[in-house]
Amino acid sequence: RGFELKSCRESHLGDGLVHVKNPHLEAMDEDVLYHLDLGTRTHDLPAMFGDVKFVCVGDSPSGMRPFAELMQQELGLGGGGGRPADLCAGTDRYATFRAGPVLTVSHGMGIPSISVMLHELIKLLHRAKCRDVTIIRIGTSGGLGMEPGSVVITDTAVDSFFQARFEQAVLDAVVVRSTELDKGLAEELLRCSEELHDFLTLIGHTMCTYNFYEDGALCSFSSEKKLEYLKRAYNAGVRNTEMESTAFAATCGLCGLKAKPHTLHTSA
Ligand code: R2B
Repeated sequence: RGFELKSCRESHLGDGLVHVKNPHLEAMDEDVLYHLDLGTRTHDLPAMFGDVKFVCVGDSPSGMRPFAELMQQELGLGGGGGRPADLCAGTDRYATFRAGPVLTVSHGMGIPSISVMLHELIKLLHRAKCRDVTIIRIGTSGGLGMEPGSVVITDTAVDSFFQARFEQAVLDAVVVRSTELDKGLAEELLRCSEELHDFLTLIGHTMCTYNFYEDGALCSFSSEKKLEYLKRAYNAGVRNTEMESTAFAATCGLCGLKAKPHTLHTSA
């Protein structure tokens, strides 16, 4: 298994703020970010999070704490000693750590889990009046046609049909959302990787699946059929597979985070 980075950078309606697309939010007396154990009445969100510039999300809490520690070291913030505290310790749904301007949040496995976290995280960034935020998912993935341990920087998240789209049931309708990511940021991350020589880093499409297994307790295809499908995926530009990328790209893109410029809801 390799590693992947996929990223959205906030695009600006001129002010750099995170813009949620929910007309009912401002009328709420209190916004409880239930799964993060935070809320607008119980916490001073601008004071706690207003200076966040980077959000790095990844699947497991135990994987994200060492990442936050690494950020502390890299940013020279280790002086106080000790491990970064989980800011959402009142819940065991997700774990959240701070290292200076870098906020780290775990999201669990799969689209439903990351979707719950992203709704609350994006509302948090909005309520905290954060500006010019870049959000990056860092996580494990299955590589296609490359060395284990390679890093894929996702340019486009695709579904099982190699299409840049995310289908979401909203009430009783299926809404299709774009999953383009910030190409400029992908190039920038690739340039950063030129300083690192221990592993291969490349830009490619990431295919998002609804399950880790299609060959676990159930399997309805032959090895030949699987290989033929994976070759088609490779030829369509897919370089790795994981379980969250389409929801990540679509949700961040719709909430004022730079995605596909001509998407209806995007403010690029
Ligand atoms: C990669 O690894 C996890 C499954 O083992 C899942 O979160 C993903 O996308």
